[in-house]
Amino acid sequence: MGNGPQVSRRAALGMLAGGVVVGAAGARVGFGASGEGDVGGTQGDLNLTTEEAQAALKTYVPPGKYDPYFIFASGGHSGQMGVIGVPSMRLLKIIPVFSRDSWQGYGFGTDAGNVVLEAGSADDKSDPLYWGDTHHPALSETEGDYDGRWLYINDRANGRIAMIDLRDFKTKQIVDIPNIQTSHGGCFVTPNSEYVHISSMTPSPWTDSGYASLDRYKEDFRGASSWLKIDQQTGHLDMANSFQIELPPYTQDLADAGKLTSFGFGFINSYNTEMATGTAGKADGQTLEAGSVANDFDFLHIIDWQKAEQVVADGKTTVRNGMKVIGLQTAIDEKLLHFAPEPRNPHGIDVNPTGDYLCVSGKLDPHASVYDFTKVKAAIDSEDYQGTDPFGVPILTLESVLEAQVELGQGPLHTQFDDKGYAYTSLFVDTAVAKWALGPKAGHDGADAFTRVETLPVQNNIGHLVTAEGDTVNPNGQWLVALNKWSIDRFPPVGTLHPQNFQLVDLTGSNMKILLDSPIGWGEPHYVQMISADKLTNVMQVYEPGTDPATFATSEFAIEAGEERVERKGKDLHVYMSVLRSHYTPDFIPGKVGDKLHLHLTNVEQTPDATHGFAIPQYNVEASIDPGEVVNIDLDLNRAGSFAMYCSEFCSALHLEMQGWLQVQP
Ligand code: K7E
Ligand code: CUA
Repeated sequence: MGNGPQVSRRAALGMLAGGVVVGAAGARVGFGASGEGDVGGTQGDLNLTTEEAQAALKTYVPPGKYDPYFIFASGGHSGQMGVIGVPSMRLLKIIPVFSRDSWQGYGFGTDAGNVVLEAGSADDKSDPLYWGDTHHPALSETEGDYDGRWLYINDRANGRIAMIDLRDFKTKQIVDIPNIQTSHGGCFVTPNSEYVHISSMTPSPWTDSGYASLDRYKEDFRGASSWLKIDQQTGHLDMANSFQIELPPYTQDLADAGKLTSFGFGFINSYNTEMATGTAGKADGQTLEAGSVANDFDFLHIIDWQKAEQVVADGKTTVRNGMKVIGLQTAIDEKLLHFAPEPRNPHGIDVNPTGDYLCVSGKLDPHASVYDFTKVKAAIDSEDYQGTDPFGVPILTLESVLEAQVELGQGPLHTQFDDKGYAYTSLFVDTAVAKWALGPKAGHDGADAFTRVETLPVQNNIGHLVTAEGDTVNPNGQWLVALNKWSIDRFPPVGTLHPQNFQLVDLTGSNMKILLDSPIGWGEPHYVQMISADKLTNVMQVYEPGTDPATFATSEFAIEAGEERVERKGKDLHVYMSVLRSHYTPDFIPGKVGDKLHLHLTNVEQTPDATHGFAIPQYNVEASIDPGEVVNIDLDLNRAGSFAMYCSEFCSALHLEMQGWLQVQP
């Protein structure tokens, strides 16, 4: 139990009587005489301390009421995303992104998933990729604030990016980014959703074959910073108007967008500027781990994307694998790429809400290094360089741009911000959150500027953390969630693979306070973003009749009730089927071996939640057809048999009767 005093039911009554708790929306909730007995009784039965009872009330969202915040959580190598309510921490939804999901019929024979997944695999791959490693979600923004329209997330494993529309919470587009093989934390959206950025993590060979000897790492391997243009109508990635900047073969890691003061710039951390390649098969070779920590400093990449846009407009690009590329020498000549030294092997780079401070987490160094963007800009303008890297990229003079080093603790990784000029940095090794004050440009001058004010232990081994709207120009302050990698003894044992632990932290009191442990048992979240629920104003409950979710337009295959039909054109068998509680019309598909079945399913219902499924045994086909939706299934009928297709979603009292026959004659 907790560390506070255990209180009897009677004592609890006295302590809680007349007490007030700040509710989720900031309203004050009092305990009237009528409620006292119940609250006290429950508290006593559960053997809660008063502190625990108060924590429970702060996270409680009564039946039928909604959470004021949504978290969009990456799911790591599950390839999915989770949608979680705050403060209840209830899981609202899993969004399949890079991985198949049978509940939503994603990747199981339907155009809804298959087309997206297949388009998201580069042409030269023999098989579509059916998994990814989601790491860094990025919500669309308007004037630096989340606007609730679109969501992007990268695939750490395969260097891809996905776009999710927040009207229906479905993945609309996956793009396999040319010229990069992997990506890590380089995913962010610029303040007006001009671009979503994705950078390479491990560099890859820029050779024709895609292979290069590791002896030629410096010559042949390259990284890339990709600026993907966002179509302002659809949120889709407009690759024709996107560009890349060639980077040296360092490992480009976390990244963030400049905002307000630093608008127009992007920042990427790097490590392995030593260009270590591991043992490379040599008996006396050293591991990449050993080779990549030799230098005292790595390089913070500072990219002027507005200048880069101009360079692209001026045609100073080459095309590589269909992508416009600004060559490294051009980037140097045009002064759109600069480096600043940063203590070795850093992790996160996070820009504070005013855009003045660039906070770099040490990982191996117990400090956050804070760069002042105004000084960075002045150093760029005056060419205040301390040298160049081996590729000729100018390195800004450290003393000219570094504003402060704040001692935080062991293993600083990622930083988030509140509305009062404080920063919160995760400490992986110390397994804690450090709260620290930013400087004068964030309202802290005098003695408290750039000092740590509090450390909160978390359980255990925190990776990322998130504050409410903490990536925007207007953070909300109220909540913080610690995204812990290990849960060890926090939950009952459920086998050898343990859930991660999201811990909800209340930031409204004089001290940070953990309110709730929340097991994450469906993937390993890396980064998440937290958006105010009232920003999600465009969420649909049903589609307009006959909608193709890919475009939100009326599908050319949509039908109304009464228009159902079967059309045979040689071996092509087109079936236009309506779906309605509790039958398919037609409920019989007259196929023959060798036919190509084109099944067009329209859910003709308009009742919210009246979703139907469509499953064909033995054929690996499963669809979810939401009200108003059109789902297309293309299937080679290559095996004879009588297949009992059925509705896989319990939709009505006669759901089990919602069946039919796919007949495939020998
Ligand atoms: Cu630190 Cu992929 Cu953002 Cu994981 S990364 S924790
Ligand atoms: Cu339709 Cu079950």
